[in-house]
Amino acid sequence: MEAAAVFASAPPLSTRGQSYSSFSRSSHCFQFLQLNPLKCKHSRTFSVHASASAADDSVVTLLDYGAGNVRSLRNAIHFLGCNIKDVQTPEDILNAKRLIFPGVGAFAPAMDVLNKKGLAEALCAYIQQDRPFLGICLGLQLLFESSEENGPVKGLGLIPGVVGRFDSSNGCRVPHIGWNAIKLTKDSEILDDIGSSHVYFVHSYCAIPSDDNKEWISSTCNYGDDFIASVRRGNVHAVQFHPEKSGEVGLSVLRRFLYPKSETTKTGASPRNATKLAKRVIACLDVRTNDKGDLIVTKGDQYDVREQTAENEVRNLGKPVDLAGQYYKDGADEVSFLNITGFRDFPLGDLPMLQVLRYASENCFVPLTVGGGIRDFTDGNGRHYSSLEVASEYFRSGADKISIGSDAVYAAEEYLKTKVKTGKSSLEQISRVYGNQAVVVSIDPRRVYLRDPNEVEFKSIKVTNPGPHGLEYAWYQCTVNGGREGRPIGAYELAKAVEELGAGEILLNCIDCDGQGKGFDIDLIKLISDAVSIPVIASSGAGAVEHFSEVFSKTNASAALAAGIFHRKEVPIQSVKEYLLKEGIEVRM
Ligand code: 1PR
Repeated sequence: MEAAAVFASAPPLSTRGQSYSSFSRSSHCFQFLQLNPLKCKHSRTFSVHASASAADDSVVTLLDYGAGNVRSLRNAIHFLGCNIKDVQTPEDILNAKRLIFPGVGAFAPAMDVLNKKGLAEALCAYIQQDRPFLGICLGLQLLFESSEENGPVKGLGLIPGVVGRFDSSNGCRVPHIGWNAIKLTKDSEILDDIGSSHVYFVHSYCAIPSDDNKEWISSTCNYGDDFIASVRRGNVHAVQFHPEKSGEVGLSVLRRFLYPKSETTKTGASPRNATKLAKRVIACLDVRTNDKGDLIVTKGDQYDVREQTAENEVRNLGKPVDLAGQYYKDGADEVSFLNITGFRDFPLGDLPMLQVLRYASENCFVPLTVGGGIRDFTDGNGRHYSSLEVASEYFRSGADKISIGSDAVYAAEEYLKTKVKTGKSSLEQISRVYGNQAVVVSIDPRRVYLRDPNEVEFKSIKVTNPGPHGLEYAWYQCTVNGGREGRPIGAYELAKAVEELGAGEILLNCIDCDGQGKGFDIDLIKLISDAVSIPVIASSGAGAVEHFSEVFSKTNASAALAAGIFHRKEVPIQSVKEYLLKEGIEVRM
């Protein structure tokens, strides 16, 4: 029997709290198999010699197999007062007192690394011993039998079921990115504070509830169909959402896992049925160096960030780390940093920007997106940096998603010309390694009015408000280098091309509306959000709470981003959300 050899070393669930080092293999083998008819695909026998009791309570063991960014989780663990011991060998898993497994990247490479390093067997043994475990995102999916992601690919096989891709044919945008409430189905202890709060998900694959795995399920979520939001069995927990990115409520999940015996009181919030994906409100920080050399948050007026004064200085709206922290506290669902001169400065040379990201990510427990200058680059010494290296440095410094502007335009132009995916564009390379949910394409289009829609080869539309001389049609021309150069490609063509190349989300700006406070360009946002099946973030022009409800009720935008209205403290983020809620639009409060 395949499972027997593995489980031979495992104590039964009823031995919880017992010292594992004193556990006798032979005496409990039969009893364990009877109590736990679970299967694990890995057959090597492990001798358990964990000295967990000697471990320091404030140390949590982290299984980071190096596939992506787990800095956010590290930050959250440190924020909660714990130290981290990284897993280097299978023994580190067996010796862990408390183990967190933040699965990152794709299923197949993750299983590959776990198998090659012998970590899969150790993980199975550890979980079978019912020792404190928290899997996150892919760390939940890997517990299942297999995944359809580039597969079928075998998983750890501890929970019955197959991980499949969300079905975008029913109108749901994939990846599932954003905040959802979950439906608790059994007492999970670590989820005790969640109640009706939303938590942050970002994934394209999920596990489906079934009769075979129902004993494991502690909560579900709905996105088109019901899927498993969390599992719990004894001391073994796993969540599909990201607690480290779910604000205060997410921190409470981690806190309850890290300090199970502490006097954490229940918030008393009553659970509710799973709801629709909330519309996100995003605060954006356009960052650059001013003429004195300080890194500041600025804000353009149709992308012109200089004051109309004799000095013509760069408009200064505050310090990036302070503002990011403030927006996190104010309830922003995400914070975006755009390094707006990144197209001309090499971002890896822009150490203050990386430093900003590092500091901001220590205290902001919602997703952070960073853009600007992501492209291949050769420095003065002839050293070549790939866009993947640039992005990796952003991820290492605390970004959860990166945003590509100019380079995505060139990649899309090339792709539309040749119809060949070379796999070499920044978009393709980064999404292959970090997953498409981590790659945003920022589009900077400018409205170009037309007399006749057939004047151009690009998608044009009849606009709601005619332009100069009553011109009724327009196309949206993409630009690069911060709006300085128009390119021969429309926003519609670009959006469709980058979706095919691997973008997971689109940040849709509009130069005409930027900084005007007169509302979003509804025509443009409707055009693009109807054209693609990935989430679209509406940007540029917010000046009042009504503009947010307008963009969500008239278009399929998943999120709305604003800058000036928040920087100038004209409208607090909470007022925007309260208004949306009053209008019947689901938001995270
Ligand atoms: O081309 O990959 O280096 O990326 C550069 C990035 O910097 C792009 O995402 C581009 O949008 C951004 N960028 C470049 N120049 C400017 C500029 O303003 N001069 N900012 C700039 C773009 C647009 C929005 C803005 C909204 C909301 N900022 O993000 O925050 O329009 O503003 P509002 O609410 O005040 O209207 P690459």
